[in-house]
Amino acid sequence: MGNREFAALLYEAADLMELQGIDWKPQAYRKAARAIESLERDISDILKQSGRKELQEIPGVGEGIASHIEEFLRSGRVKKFDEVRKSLPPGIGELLELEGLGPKKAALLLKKLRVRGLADLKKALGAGKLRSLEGFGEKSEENLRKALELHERGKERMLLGEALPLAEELLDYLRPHAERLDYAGSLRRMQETIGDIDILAQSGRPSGVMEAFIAFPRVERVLAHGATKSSVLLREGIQVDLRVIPAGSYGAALQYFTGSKEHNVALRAIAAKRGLRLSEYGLFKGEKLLAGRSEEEVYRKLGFPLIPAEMREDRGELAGTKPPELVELRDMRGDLHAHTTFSDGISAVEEMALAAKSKGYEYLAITDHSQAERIARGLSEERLEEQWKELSRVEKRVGIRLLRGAEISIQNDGSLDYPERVLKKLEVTVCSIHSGFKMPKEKMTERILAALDNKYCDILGHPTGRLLNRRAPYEADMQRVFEEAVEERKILELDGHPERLDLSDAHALAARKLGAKFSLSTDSHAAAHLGYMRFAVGQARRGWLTKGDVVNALHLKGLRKVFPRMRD
Ligand code: DGT
Ligand code: CA
Ligand code: CA
Ligand code: ZN
Repeated sequence: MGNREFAALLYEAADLMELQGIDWKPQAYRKAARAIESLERDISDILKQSGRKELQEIPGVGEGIASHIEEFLRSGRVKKFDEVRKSLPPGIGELLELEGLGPKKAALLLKKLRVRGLADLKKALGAGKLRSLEGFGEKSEENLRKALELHERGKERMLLGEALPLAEELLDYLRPHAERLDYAGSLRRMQETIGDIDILAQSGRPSGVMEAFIAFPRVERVLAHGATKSSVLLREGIQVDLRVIPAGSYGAALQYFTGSKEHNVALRAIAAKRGLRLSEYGLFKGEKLLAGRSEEEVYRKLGFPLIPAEMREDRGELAGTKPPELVELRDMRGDLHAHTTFSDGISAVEEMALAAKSKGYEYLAITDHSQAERIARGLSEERLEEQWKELSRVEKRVGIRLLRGAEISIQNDGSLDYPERVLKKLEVTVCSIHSGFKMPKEKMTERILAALDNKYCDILGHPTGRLLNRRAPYEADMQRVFEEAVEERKILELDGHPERLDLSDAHALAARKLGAKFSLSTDSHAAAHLGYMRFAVGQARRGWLTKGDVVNALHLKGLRKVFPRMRD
């Protein structure tokens, strides 16, 4: 425990120091933070088992940061960071969460307009004060206004990728106190963001579960503490509701609290038509209980198979036809989007290969950034060829097929960021937009269509460019993009990075209707990120994708038919 928390502290300290005008340190802090948050091992284990010297083996961690880690693990805080924080107005941290407002600009706002937090910023925006500042303008004023709106909406909902590990930790913690334990609600439906976490428990001693629950170490505040229902607010800023349910109605309660509300309303109407009544206590005919113990029983008595939680959105899953067999995590045979230390990843090729191998994958496409991405250390032709040598070496050593790939930036005119002589040697390409987001819709659509028409484009990477809670998708006619992809037999990516989930579930559903094929990927920048595949699969299931819709559910042999430049 502690990696995520400490990395968050480091990021925060880096921003605040940059705001104070301190130069090199923030970069070093961020580098260390990136390494720490994607470590496989807990920093507390490393310290306990191997000592401080071993901490300094983490990339970017020197003596200073190592001692901060020790202090943090001992006391839960770092005095030096506390001091930095105290030297600045308390609202500044929130300002920095806005997309497009870095520490340098925030420093300017503080100095010139005395903007000390979000409320001040809102006022300054309202009065049109920013446009006259150097380095700002009407355009950046407009962008900040949008970012502020997104932030205000986003604050209430947590990313699935953050909420799920928290819920799992809590469930592990509660397990000794309950016979049955499930998370329900939007989390079980794998919705991209989560309002609150709903947990159900069955227990012979409800008070024991409740006591344990409110004593969970991450609890910030107890909002309600009752005999069968309690609510807490976690330090991470999300509410958790826990309900204890008797065995006889556990299935009905799980069905009810999984939702969605829309699905429940529709299902209840179907029950009513048959003269039955469905509630969180069970399915009833008059006073007689027909089903309640298991969800399966509830659905069966209403004439349905067990409908996967991810489909319960009233999008046609209750129409009566047999639901599709949704793709599952264990169907996945490889990952087609991963970065390494050659560009902006933090794990070496071999670490990535080993991690993929341990997932039971047959293949992994190494897709580092193309040459134009200077900040992400995109690869020149020469570096790319060096990488291929490394891929051959590691491939043999680890015993997993490593595809020569690249994540190639789609330039403003729709062309790809490598010359043809390079493109034709790549076995698979993920083509993505990384700049020029603000084009008019028509132009952006043409740009993407042009990329799809390129015979060396295989996969359209994170197709809408959105960042959840932070950046809206770029304007583009996605329906046309999907049609073109189908026509040109190009693959659409469903990027499972928790901040992206791009395509969204709704887009996946729409594209599937047109007959599109998908790559479920992780966009890993560290070996541990390969685990994001479950989020890609979750969104895919919400988009009704089956194994047959997903190219990286194919074995190597089948994959060769999809990507014609793949070697044997
Ligand atoms: P969230 O928390 O906003 O991410 O979304 P949910 O779906 O987890 O919603 P939440 O926590 O308000 O309620 C959990 C489930 O309880 C919800 O998915 C369905 C059920 N539920 C809540 N309120 C109602 C309601 O008014 N009618 C019906 N039929 N079901 C409800
Ligand atoms: Ca909920
Ligand atoms: Ca709830
Ligand atoms: Zn990428």
